[in-house]
Amino acid sequence: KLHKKLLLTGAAGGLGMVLRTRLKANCSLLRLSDRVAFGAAEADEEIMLADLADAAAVDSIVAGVDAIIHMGGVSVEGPFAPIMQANILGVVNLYEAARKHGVNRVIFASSNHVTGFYRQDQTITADHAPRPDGFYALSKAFGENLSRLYFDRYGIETACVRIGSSFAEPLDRRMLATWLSFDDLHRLITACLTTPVLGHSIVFGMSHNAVTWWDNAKARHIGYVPLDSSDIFRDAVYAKTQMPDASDPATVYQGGGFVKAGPF
Ligand code: 15L
Repeated sequence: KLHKKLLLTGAAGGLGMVLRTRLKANCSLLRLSDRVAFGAAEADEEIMLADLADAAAVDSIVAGVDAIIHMGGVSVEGPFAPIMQANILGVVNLYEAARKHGVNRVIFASSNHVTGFYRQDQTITADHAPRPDGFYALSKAFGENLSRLYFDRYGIETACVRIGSSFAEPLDRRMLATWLSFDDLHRLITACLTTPVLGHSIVFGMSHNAVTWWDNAKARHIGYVPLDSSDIFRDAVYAKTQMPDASDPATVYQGGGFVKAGPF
């Protein structure tokens, strides 16, 4: 196994639980963290709780790990104050701890909402400027920029994974474009952990979907090859959903419903 000890934040969240079982293949010991208690450690695991806004707590969970998979924080649009605590202050605390403890690789769960205000008839690359679709998206753009600073200044490598929609199955027509299977999510994170030179990279977290708005040509060095596709769900999703209203911003823009969430 390439890594001795990995830290997974947000371990009690939706994708944290998906990764908890899968990441054991990547390391000898998986350190799981979340804000509140979520049960007992199993074999080859340890659990350390931390509120991301608490710098001292974050420092202690980062100490002694080889790399970090940062899934923790607020994962949807909402009022700014909790997003600021967990996603903005939290990511500062995480990278300060990484710098102090010499952790030199981070997989940062960013979001497709960083570019949520591009239209669904546009194909974008990692070089397109951010167009965040809300406070949550802004916090993820902040994390991407912060990790860029920590790479330029301290050489800490980060993959900003702009996760699309990672659910067991695509839930609506939009997700036929944005879907990332759980196994592809793990493949992508494994590629980010194992590629020799990661640098500071932005990669769209998507499966091999026929309809897509994102081009991962700038992330070829990561070596991520998706093996799943939303296409097998297309007929079923069309059958159970209405024809979308083409004048609705949630239909026009890549961010879907997030582009009109709030104000809070
Ligand atoms: C996200 O960033 C959210 O965390 C997730 O709950 C999904 O809604 C996803 O985006 C999406 O765009 O489908």
